[in-house]
Amino acid sequence: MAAYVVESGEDAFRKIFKFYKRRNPPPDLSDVIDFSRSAPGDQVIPAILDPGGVSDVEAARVGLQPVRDWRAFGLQSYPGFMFISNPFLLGSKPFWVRQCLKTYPQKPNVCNLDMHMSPSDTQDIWDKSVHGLSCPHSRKTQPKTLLDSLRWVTLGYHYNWNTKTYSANHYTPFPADLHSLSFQITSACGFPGFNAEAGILNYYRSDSSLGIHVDESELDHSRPLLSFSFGKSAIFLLGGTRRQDPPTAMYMHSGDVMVMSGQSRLLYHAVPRIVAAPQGHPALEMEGCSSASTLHDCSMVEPLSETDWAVCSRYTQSARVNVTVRQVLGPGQSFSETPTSHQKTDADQTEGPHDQLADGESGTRRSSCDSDIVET
Ligand SMILES: O=C(O)CCC(=O)C(=O)O
Repeated sequence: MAAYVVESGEDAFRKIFKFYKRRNPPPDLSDVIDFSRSAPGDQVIPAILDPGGVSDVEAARVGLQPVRDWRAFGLQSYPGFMFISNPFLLGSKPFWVRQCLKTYPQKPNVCNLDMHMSPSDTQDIWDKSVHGLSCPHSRKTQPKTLLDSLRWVTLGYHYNWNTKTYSANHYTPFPADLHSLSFQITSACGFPGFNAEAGILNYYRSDSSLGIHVDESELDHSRPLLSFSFGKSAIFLLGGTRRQDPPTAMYMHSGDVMVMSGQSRLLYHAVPRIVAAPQGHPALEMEGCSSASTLHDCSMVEPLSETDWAVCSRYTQSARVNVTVRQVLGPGQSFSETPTSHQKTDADQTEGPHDQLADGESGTRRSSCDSDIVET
């Protein structure tokens, strides 16, 4: 049993966030739901998928198992929330990790390093980092690579961290492969026609956390929000519509996919802690670069070169990458219709993000252009 008592009316989310973020003594994690091990029960319920919405060939093309084999769950009291426990085919995760580390940080996409470095310096983050990351010896004594300093990348409609808005004039094409992956998953979850228009990649180190927030800057909230995780595991907190609502804690392991839709689309959530992948979870290195793969010839998921695979495997042993994919506009909608949009964060509370940061206990959503993720 986790040791915290929440009084009615207090900011229960913050209290539980601090509990899971605490370093000393480390928190009791026995109440954290682990969908990779759980069977439907009181809290965890089976999720209804539409296996007819995605053929096996379409699923395999983006590196997914047939939908009938997915282990998909919902949570009692969270209508619209779905958790799919690693639906990826063996051998396809390394491809998606490589896209997150090598391809998506490339121009014209935007990353945190662009805020204080010139475009030529942030042009080839992967190429400039690969030597340092693939060197098996003494990583601690080597200077940090650009990839080590990467904290976020935005895709499609580039999220503006300061105004907390998207805009028509800051858009670059959304990656076609991630669009397809998102389309197939949302189709299987009962949302045909999902149009991935914006993405945020968060790069977490072992001591990073992501503050309490609601993603509400998208103009159409009837479309789901998708989240993919790779690398180390995380504790994810899903709360209610108010900060007084105590959140539910769950693990997100490598390959897990989360869908927030309907009444769960606009709930407070946060990541207080990154944790080691549990025993028995195949690490990326076990998936190999091509030999262990079950990839089909028609797949857009290509095998990795030895070097790419070595770098991805090494990176994900000590870090986590999360990708959230959003449809910003509803059918026929345009930006001019809604003048202001806004993301609810810790900064919206009476207690500002800097007060919380000062005690080193709570993270804050990105309020500056540098990083959303807080490292302790
Ligand atoms: O890293 C995660 O699992 C959550 C990411 C998130 O909440 C966001 O980018 O809005």
